[in-house]
Amino acid sequence: MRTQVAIIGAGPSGLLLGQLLAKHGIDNVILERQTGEYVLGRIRAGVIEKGAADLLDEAGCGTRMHREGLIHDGIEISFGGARHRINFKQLIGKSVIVYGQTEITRDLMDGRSAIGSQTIYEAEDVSLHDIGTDKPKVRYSKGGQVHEIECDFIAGCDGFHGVSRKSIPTDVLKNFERVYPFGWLGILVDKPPVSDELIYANHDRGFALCSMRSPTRSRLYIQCRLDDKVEDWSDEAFYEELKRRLDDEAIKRLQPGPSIEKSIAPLRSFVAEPMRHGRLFLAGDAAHIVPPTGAKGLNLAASDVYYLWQALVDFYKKKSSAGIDAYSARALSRVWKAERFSWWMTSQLHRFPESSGFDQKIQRSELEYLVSSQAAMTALAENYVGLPY
Ligand code: RFL
Ligand code: PHB
Repeated sequence: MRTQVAIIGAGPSGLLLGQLLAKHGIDNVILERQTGEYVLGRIRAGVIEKGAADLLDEAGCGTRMHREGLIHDGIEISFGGARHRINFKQLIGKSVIVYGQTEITRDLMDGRSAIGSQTIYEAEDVSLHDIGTDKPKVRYSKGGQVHEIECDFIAGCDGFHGVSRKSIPTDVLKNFERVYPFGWLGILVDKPPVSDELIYANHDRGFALCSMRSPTRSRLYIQCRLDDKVEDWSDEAFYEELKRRLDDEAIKRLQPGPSIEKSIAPLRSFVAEPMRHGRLFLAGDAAHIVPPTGAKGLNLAASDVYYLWQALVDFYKKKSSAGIDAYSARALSRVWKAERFSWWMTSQLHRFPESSGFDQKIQRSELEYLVSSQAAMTALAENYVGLPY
């Protein structure tokens, strides 16, 4: 088989890139290790920046997001028993959309089916070849048979554990990493949200987040130990711990219910440089990971896809390699700013096991400064709604 761009991974990065390329007449095939149902079963991101929403529109897949997504003009930061609103709309005139990654993925999958582009699910043993030449190839097996795709470019959109990043020689790639000494235990529950906006809570016992997916579905998180097991957290124990970390008003409005999903995610900051090697381009979690505190992972995947899509359109339509040559530097410049913001949000809101009394006093004073300073709140708002592409 031959295609112009072989895309590895049918997560949001791969599907969005595929859709944008196809809309501009660039042929592409997506190879995904899992089934479509499996991909849709992963509960992940919930907050969409305007830039990512605009790209979804550009891909022709934004209709349901505009109908069902919730527009949030701010967030609330809770500490010392009180909540403080950061009003994005007032500070910088912008908002975010709360709409689940699962729904975005579904909309992109539907869009792809509608235009008839090919996705090969359950592709096993995907391997990348000749990426240093202008005739790269991808091999995979399916149903016991080995297949090969010849292409012009490969887009590695296969997440943190994928094969693409690993195909770049180790002497070329430089990894930057910070692993945090805690995780997030999250549940999904069919009960109305605790508040109209997201509550990010800093508490002596650890961080908590009250988020949502719709007016009737909540997504709730608490900071947990790295060695905690999901099975050891009953729903009752989860709600008890969450309540300890929230303010009185939030506790009153919290409606516990049976969890419909429960999982633990470790927290990590990671960047691999460069994001291009020969004809292989990395995008999204394949190249970088942020801790979820700033809600940036999916949004960074979208900005990578934006730069890559533009670069490939320039290559095919204007015969210019300038975009593909600049891709890694352009993407990384935005990636590092989001890494910084996510690290900062994580540092301000979590309880670090090794933190001293001094560290805790500094953390509290930083939060007090934040909610009392127009300049500090504006800086948070600007980063949270998303820096320009
Ligand atoms: P994905 O979503 O991991 O998709 C990669 C796909 O590649 C497939 N794959 C392979 N296919 C073929 N061959 C192989 N060898 C393969 N290896 C892997 C996988 O099966 C998968 O389908 O990466 P992508 O597309 O780059 O998307 C990134 C986002 O999923 C991620 O950044 C966000 O979910 C992060 N994130 C959040 N981001 C936000 O912007 N806002 C949020 O509010 C937010 N909350 C979160 C999050 C991530 C979380 N977890 C669990 C990590 C909350 C959590 C709890
Ligand atoms: C979510 O709703 O899953 C969510 C929201 C905000 C975050 C992280 C996760 O910062």
